[in-house]
Amino acid sequence: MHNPMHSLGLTRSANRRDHLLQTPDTFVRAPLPGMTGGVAIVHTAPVAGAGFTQYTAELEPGGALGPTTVQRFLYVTKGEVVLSTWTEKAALKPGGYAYIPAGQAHSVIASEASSVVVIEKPYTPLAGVDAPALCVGSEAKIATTPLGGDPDLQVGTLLPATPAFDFAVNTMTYNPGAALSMVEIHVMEHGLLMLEGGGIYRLGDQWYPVTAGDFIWMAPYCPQWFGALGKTPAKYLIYKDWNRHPL
Ligand code: UGY
Ligand code: MN
Repeated sequence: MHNPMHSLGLTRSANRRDHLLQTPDTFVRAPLPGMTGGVAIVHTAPVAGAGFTQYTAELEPGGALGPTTVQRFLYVTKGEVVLSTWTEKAALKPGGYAYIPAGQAHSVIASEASSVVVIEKPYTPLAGVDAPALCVGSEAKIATTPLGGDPDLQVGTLLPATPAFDFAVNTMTYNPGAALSMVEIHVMEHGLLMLEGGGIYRLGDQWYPVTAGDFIWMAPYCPQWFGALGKTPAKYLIYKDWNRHPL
């Protein structure tokens, strides 16, 4: 039987000024307004310093996300959800994803027990550029490209690379032993969910062992580096704000 004393107050989770590592043992579940038959693990939000909200929705069969007026991105990690708008209906299974523009009325209803990564952010328009339209895709159908020519580090770009989008969501897959070629320090922030495998993440002045299921938020300019460990590839889903002037 679970005994809370067994953790002895220890966790890999860490909350620092420029980064948050949230491991599954510290997840707290609660419904969000309008959500039915499910709970959310809110990984990061403006109260933590982020310019976006990222949560994992755990839905029972028939469970649904609450409404939002801001743009929303979905990525299914378990089960199946059905995204419906007035004109479209799409079943999203693991690896399936969707972008829903701000103000687009829609529903997201689970057909079976499901987990969905949800990213929400107010849209920043760009003069002379139309806002993006609804976009539905499947990771299995996108081509990946090697980062900096390294065939052992593949990037999958889930959203079209056009200036209409003010954020990007990518997958990054590292073969065992592959690593970022540099410590990155950049203006963009990140929300990252480890999907498979693991390795060592450098965040600020700390090095953390990380594994599938862990979430990381990196503030703008957080020094960051990752190297994959183990015998199977390490893969993560990563959000970044993108395509907008910092002023
Ligand atoms: O897109 C990125 O900035 C990415 N290379 N960062 C990261 O993996 N921490
Ligand atoms: Mn980065």
